[in-house]
Amino acid sequence: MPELSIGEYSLVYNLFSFTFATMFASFIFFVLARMQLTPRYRMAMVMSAIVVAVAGYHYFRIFESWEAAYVLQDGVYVASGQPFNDAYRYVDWLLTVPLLVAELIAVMTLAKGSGWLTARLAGAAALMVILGYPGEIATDVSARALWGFLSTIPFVYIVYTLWTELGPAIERQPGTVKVLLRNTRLLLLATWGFYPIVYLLPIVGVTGSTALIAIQVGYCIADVAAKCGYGVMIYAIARAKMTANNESVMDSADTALMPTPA
Ligand SMILES: *C/C=C(C)/C=C/C=C(C)/C=C/C1=C(C)CCCC1(C)C
Repeated sequence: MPELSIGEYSLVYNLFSFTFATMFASFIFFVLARMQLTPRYRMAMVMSAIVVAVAGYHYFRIFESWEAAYVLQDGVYVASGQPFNDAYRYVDWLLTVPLLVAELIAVMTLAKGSGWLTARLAGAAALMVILGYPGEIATDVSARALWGFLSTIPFVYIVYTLWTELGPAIERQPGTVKVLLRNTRLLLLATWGFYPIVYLLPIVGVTGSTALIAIQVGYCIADVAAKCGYGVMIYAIARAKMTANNESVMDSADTALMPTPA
């Protein structure tokens, strides 16, 4: 673990705290937002809630590990000897990344064939994470590059499938829903694309404290956008679909409270 200034250490410390709080707040939002949706869209919100709950737990553990890995000595943070456990991220991704693609398909409520599509995309997402891990822990740059390359194959497959197979189904959706779905797909590409870039840093020679800080800051920002921001977009899509289809969540209890027309 490289030596860090107080500012560098605190930046990461505060960002872990912020990310944890955002995951926690998003969990509450998704649980409550679920009730504003008709039953067929609720599964997508349940998945969003699970994603941020799993990520929130892992951020809590990463945060603890960060605190334990450093001690303040003469105005600088030095390694305490306890390792900083970053493997939590990969366990987190293994669980959350397949769910994120499944969410997008669930909210589209496709008539048929969505099970197989979900299985292929979720499988590819899991494979991508599994193949990336050996490179993440490898000490030499060439092993990192090789596993990174292998992991990129399922990544490209996911992007390709989202544009070719899901594309026509998106184009068939009503106006606002279509625009929201296109934007959500772009958000997915932009945020997911961030992870391999962060992964590349040591390969292109960024090392020491700069690499450590950049990787942690990069992953935190990407996680908030890819999990919380993305989940809110999924909610917006469900609401737009309800409006387009004239669906409402009003149940019999609400109807009973409505004034009877004279
Ligand atoms: C919430 C967490 C998310 C959305 C994580 C996404 C992670 C990736 C898209 C990771 C991709 C990688 C590659 C495409 C190659 C290098 C290794 C990875 C695992 C960083």
